[in-house]
Formats: sequence, structure tokens, C-alpha cells
Amino acid sequence: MTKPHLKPELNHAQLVQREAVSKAQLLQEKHSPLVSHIFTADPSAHVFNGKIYVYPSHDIQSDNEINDNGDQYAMRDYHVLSMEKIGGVVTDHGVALSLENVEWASEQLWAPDAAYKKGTYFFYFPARDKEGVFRIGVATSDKPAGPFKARPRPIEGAFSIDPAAFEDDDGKHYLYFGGLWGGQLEKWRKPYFDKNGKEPAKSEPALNAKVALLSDDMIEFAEVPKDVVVVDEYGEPLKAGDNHRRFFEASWVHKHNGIYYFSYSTGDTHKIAYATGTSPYGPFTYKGVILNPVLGWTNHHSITQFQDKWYLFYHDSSLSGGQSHLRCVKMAEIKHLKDGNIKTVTAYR
Ligand code: FUB
Repeated sequence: MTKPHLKPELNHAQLVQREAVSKAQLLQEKHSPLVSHIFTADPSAHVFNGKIYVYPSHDIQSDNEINDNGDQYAMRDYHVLSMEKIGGVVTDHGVALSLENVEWASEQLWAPDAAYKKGTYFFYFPARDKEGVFRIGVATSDKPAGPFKARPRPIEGAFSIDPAAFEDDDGKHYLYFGGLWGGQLEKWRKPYFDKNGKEPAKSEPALNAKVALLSDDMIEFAEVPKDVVVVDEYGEPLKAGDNHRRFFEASWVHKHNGIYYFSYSTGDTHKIAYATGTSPYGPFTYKGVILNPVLGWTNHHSITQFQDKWYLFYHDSSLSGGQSHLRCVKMAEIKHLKDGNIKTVTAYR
């Protein structure tokens, strides 16, 4: 008797991908990709010299396995995009930084961000070091689109992924960072990297993003990173099992009418959520969802003001027909309501 033919089991990431490809055929997109000649993701947008600059990841196809550790996100360089007006031409300024030019890094150039101070542009980026541990580095340029020159070592005391820089009204800059699973945040629950580190039990407080004040020269931390705690309406920290609200990755902070908005991806529930507070350190009280799930597994965004309007930059996988690791950057206007809440965006009709 011949054995029945068993299909090899698909892992979670592969199942999500298969589902997304069929969903892609049904979705009608509301917004177009900013560029379509390369795959882009994780857009961090800033206004420098009156123009919008977008600092995205540059997605590529690779032979890596598709898994929940994110091995398929095998990026090797960064491009910077810019536009002078909303709906205008988007310029790709070419390669701004390459893996080959980062002494300490071995692979996976994930979501970056940028900041400006006293004539220098600072580009913050995560990558795995030679031991496979995610660290955060900084590179500098005298132009917003680079090319950037990487410092020889990662920032001391920085780890995990998804750096996001925020400049407060007093000129102080803060760096937010962290991400679960492939981003390794659960392996930093001790003061050192523990390769066996796990997420807390579902009933325990969730893991938090981290924040540190940047030094005056913007290339080091001026303090030991602190937890960015998100609490519920009763002031209780969100629980690790509260997957629809707790922090997963993709920190971003913006300030509107004196309120600090901390927004982030909920990861395995695929939303961009937000919480508000009265200090860049938080605590932040959970408020709701800015962006509903998009096509593809990841959801990652930034929020910036341009002229008198506010914009959400985000990505989805529509350009690749739903392949989660081949994404495209898009943008949409957002509205802060009178009560301080943000109107939820849905990317599809
Ligand atoms: O692009 C690689 C990773 O996917 C980012 O660092 C995460 O935020 C997610 O978007």
C-alpha cells in the first residue's frame, strides 16, 4: 500500500501570506504607492527644508525562509524618498547607506528613522551584528537624503529594532525603539541579551518599547533606556495577552496641541494603535486604532505635519500581490478630533 501524500505543513507566516494573496484580488486600494520601481516599507517621514523626506526600508526578494522570525526581511541598503508637495513627484535619491559600509552589521537592515540638528542629519537604523543580535546604529550626513556615513559601532545601550526619533519643542531629541519576535525584545528582559528570553505570561504586564534621551551630539544615549508603558483606562499596564492593544513594534511619537501621541503596531493583530500622555516618557493611555490592518502581515507607519495638515505614512503589500516581505509605502491624511482622538484610517474601500 502506498502512503497517503501529506502536504508539508505551512508555518504561520506562510499561511498569512497565502491568505493575503487571495485577499489582494478582492481589495480596492484607496491610496497609491509613493514609488513602484522598488519595494519600500516602514516609512519614517519628516519635513526638512520645506520638503517631505521619507526614510523607508528597501525590501528585496531573497532565498531566506519565510517564518515568524522575519528571516524573509533580508534588506541590504536604504534609499531616501522626497516630495515637494502632496501628490507631487516623488524623488528616489538612490542608495543612502549600504550594508557593506556598516562595519559592525551582518544582515537585515530593518526600519530606520532620521533627525536633524545643527547642520547634520542623523540616520538611525537597526541591523543584526556579527553574532546575529539586533543593534541600532547611527550614520550622518550634511544632506537629508544622504549618502550617510555609519559610525563604526552601534549606539551603546541600544538594542532590538525600529528606532524612531522625536524632537520635543525644547529641542531635546529622544529615541524610541524595540520590537517582539524577530525584533528580539523578549531576549532583553535581563540587563543583557538572553537567547532563551521569552514573552511574559498572558496575565503579566506586556513588554514595553524603550525610550532614551539622545546625547547633545545625537550619537549616543544620555541615559539608560526607560520603559514606554501603555496603560488602560484604569491606569493599569496592558497585559501581554492583550494582543489587540499591546505594543509589538514600530514605535512613533508626535505631539499635537501639547499632547504626546505614542503610536505603534500591535504585530500579530496587525493594527496601528495609539496612546496619549503628557510627557515623552509616558505613561501613555491607550486610546484606539489609527490604521486598521493592511494587506500583508506587518503594519508600520509614521505621522508628520506638512503645512497645516497631518499625514499618516504606512505600507502594505499590494504592489507584490500580497507578499508580506515585498511592500510599498503609501500616505493618507489624518484628522485629530476635538477630543484629542484620531480618526481611524481604513486603507481599502
Ligand atoms: O521591515 C522589517 C520589519 O518589519 C520592521 O522592522 C518591522 O517594524 C516590520 O515592519
